[in-house]
Amino acid sequence: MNTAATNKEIDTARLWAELETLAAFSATAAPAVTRVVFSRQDLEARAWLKDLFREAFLAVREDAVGNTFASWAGREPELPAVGTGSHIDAIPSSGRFDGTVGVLGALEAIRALQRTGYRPRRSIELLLFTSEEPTRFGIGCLGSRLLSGTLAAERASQMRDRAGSTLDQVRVDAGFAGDLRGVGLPSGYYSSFVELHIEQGPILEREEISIGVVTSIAAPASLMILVEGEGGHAGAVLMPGRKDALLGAAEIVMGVEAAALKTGSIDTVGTTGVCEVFPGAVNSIPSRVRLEIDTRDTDLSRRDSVVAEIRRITDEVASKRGLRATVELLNADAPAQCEPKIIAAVVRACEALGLSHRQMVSRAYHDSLFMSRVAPVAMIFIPCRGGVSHRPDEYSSPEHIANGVAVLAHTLADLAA
Ligand code: HGY
Ligand code: MN
Ligand code: MN
Repeated sequence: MNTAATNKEIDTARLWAELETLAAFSATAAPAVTRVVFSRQDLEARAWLKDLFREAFLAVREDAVGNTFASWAGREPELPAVGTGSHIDAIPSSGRFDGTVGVLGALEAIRALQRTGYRPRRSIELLLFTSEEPTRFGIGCLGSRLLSGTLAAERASQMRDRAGSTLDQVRVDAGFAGDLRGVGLPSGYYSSFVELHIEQGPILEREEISIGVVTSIAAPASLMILVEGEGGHAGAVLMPGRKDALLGAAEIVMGVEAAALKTGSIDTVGTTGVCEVFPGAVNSIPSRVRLEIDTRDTDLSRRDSVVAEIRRITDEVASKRGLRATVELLNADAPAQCEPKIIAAVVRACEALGLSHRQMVSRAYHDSLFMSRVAPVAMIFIPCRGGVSHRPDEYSSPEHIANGVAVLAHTLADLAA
């Protein structure tokens, strides 16, 4: 594969325009992007992308949960394919580059290779994963968990969204029928998997480095904590007699921060991203609070110690305040180690392109975390402005994106040889 030719063929203007078009499939006005899985905006975006995939002569298929595969047949299609891809769902009021760079960027990498007349030995398959974000069903990476057999189809099918609809109801309404038990990939389906993604952190920009070569992906866990008290009239119930669920929840929220800081490691994080107060009236003492908590670490035992500490704090606060509290562990995943031989392929691509690069950890999770259970993986990071992500001002420049696409194109060609 000819390095210079491929580079010349990357159509950055077209890719930028496509990222802009994709950003417009949103339930919120620009610059914010909201695209919840199986929403109207998600389905319209998927339809538009499938047309782009077909225009690039890719064979398109979808599985029972909506994972979408766009395949460029290799000279020896019977060999395990090289996979790439990412997600297009976007959490409420977020940005236009998280995930989408790994889908449209992978499409542009394939088109650039096609334009040079290159033909891969192994097929190259572009994946659009369903529901990487936890927004709707409370657990991230639903599509890649099912592909990798990390989540049982029976458990997934009964997961409910806030409206009480099950994943089965929602996916069938969205046009994805079929048996979830058929989503799992046969072993050895991919010879390797590489995902292009914005860093979602400040390191590459701060160190003025073009490419991040991911060596491991942090271990995420999320919990749902329900705190119940007695509620009552905000004026009539005197302070000593109260069992205010929100005060207990507030102590637990502060405890999440304390538990994360207690490990003493910079790699431990803890966040309470959701706090729902019932009944939510100014003159009614909160009787029930629902918290959703996200904690991660690159080290599994440290991450598990944070989960244990949050449970301990919850029990302590509940008994001190005479409240009832239940803790549900929604997911607690192991970290992923990227495959040295694929890391080496990414490094070779950076060097062939003369791009500065550094190895680093991914603190965000990605579908590659679960794809690593069924294939050797690596990830390619590009800088994002101020390290900002999951916000409307998330930004990566056309130049950074083009660099990422060039490294991806080279890496795919290298792995598909
Ligand atoms: O939360 C994450 O790490 C990913 O952006 N869903
Ligand atoms: Mn995200
Ligand atoms: Mn993402």
